[in-house]
Amino acid sequence: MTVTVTVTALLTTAQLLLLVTGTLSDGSSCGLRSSGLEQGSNITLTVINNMPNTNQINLTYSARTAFRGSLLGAMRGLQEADCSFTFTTTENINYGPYLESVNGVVGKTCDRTYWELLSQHANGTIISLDVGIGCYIPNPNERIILKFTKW
Ligand code: B12
Repeated sequence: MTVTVTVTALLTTAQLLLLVTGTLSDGSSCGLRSSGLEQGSNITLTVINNMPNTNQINLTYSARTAFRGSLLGAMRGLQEADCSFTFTTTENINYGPYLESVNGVVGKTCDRTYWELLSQHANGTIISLDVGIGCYIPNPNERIILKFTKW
């Protein structure tokens, strides 16, 4: 009776040790890598005002995203760090934050203007983002273009 209980207790302890060791050594099971936490990355933000008679020069900023962080997060970080970059958003019930203004220039439905979100690939190709700033997750070193234009 005493022997059975002791063996059971020993097995349970051994199983527990295996379980704990296995869990701790296999960081991938909880999303961690053995090298530690993943780092964020830099992106480039270029602000272009495409409207005639605005005389506005293109401005380029460097921003930082959290690991797999959103474009919105990178823009908020930039706005906090650099007072020459400002933006505002409005909240859409279905699609989240809509980029309303950049550096004081406001998109207006009445004159059909808006801030278009673009991405320029390394080969120069420019594509239009298919989601808004709250959903888009930039790739490391990606160039994002915020372009004031008409629809
Ligand atoms: C018309 C339209 C626009 C017009 C809106 C003009 C206006 N004021 O009427 C313009 C050209 C401005 C526009 C812009 C963009 N759009 Co748009 N747009 C549409 C479209 C074709 C119809 C929307 C509509 O009129 N619905 C009917 C009305 C009655 O409903 P509503 O809720 O009031 O509509 C408003 C919202 O849809 C809002 N809106 C439009 N696009 C977007 C995008 C985002 C991210 C947000 C938050 C709000 C928003 O504007 C509408 C008018 O106020 C939809 C596709 C569809 N078939 O629904 C795409 C759609 C909503 N747009 C989309 C996208 C991606 C964009 C852009 C990000 C594109 C870009 N690369 O720049 C930009 C927004 C950039 C920014 N500044 O944040 C996506 C959103 C997907 C997502 N999950 O985020 C959709 C679904 C198209 C797609 N790719 O599948 N868009």
